[in-house]
Amino acid sequence: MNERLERTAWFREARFGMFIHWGLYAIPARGEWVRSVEKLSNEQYEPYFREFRPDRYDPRAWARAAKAAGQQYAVLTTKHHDGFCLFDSEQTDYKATNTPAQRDLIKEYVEAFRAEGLKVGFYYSLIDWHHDDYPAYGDRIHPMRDNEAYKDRPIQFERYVDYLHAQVKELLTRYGKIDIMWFDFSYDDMTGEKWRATELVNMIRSIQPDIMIDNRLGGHILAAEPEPYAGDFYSPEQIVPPGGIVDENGLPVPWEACITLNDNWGYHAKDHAYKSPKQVVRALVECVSKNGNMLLNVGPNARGEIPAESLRILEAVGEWMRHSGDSIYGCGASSLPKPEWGRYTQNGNMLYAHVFDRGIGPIYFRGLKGKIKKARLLADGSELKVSVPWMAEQYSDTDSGAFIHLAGAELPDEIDT
Ligand code: FUL
Repeated sequence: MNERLERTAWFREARFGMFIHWGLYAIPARGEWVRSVEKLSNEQYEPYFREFRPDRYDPRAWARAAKAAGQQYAVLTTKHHDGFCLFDSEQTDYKATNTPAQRDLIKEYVEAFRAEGLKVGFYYSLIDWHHDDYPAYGDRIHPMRDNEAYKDRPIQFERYVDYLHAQVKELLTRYGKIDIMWFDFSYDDMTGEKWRATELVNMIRSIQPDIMIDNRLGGHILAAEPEPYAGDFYSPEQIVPPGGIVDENGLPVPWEACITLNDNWGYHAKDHAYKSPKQVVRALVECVSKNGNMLLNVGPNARGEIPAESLRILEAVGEWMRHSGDSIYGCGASSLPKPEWGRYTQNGNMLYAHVFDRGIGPIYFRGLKGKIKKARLLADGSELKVSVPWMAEQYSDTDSGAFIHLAGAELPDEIDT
């Protein structure tokens, strides 16, 4: 556990990252599962490989958008379930270098994000719908799951696992220091033993001792004797775990909620169900108030651009982060109970009160009578008046609270004061 806490120290400070789902599926623009959902054959999917021409791919622009949003790290799909590789792998021809893009897109990503001072992560799918030795017929999610032609196709699964190991080795030896390896995902009986996960993790750590690995290789971080491949952090998807995540001794375990901006990870031209900046900021606060991180997704389009709607949200979140980021970075849960009007985050003796509901009158802080030295509005540093209940009849004060006074009737910041 100590090693895990050391490895994840920067990550628990950073709190906020950018997830990027990008690949051939940006062309059909119906989400990254399109091959499976629509049961597309290799032949039906093939044109996207021949036509992948991201002429506006500028990872520096992505990195600047991430940084301006207040994000401190990023994770990009090096290969998603469709098997297409954005990097110049020697193990396959199914890679960006053989498309009209004609280059290693991962190399440019790593360089661009590093140049902006961001940490760099690789998403790598354990699942592969393109590899001939990956189980197809009868598999729960494979595009050819009920295609009779695949029924008696002989496969040598170990060849696929060798391929997977060799690709991970390429990813971790060619691009310098990588901060996160984000595997996705184990399911049914496709789990740790199948991926030879212990061997894989030993190889990874021999190359990059400090790298963080997620939990989707199939192990249990919380088990009394965790598998060697259990990983460094949990990766709850599309939810913020209600009670955070703690071990059997009640100690926090690192976790990161991955969350989409609309309802898809990969680019979807018709999905405009975007969350508001307010929802995003509050979700981030919710994560930090429970000792977690948030990995917020963007799905760049076929030309390589982050959709304008996503950029607008990131900008607004960044504006909030610029004045209130101190209540996120380096912060975690407070031991105080959740207040009625919002959330607490805390960094040492500094308590951050995220006020979501204005109510009438001053804001009541249960249990803090005599404990607040000073109160400041984080956004502009202006001093706020602190008082204690003055009418015992009305404020029975059995819980020894204090008041902090906000001017006016509205909240100074609609998103999160
Ligand atoms: C899931 C994948 O199947 C989705 O496509 C996405 O990558 C998400 C982060 O993980 O399990």
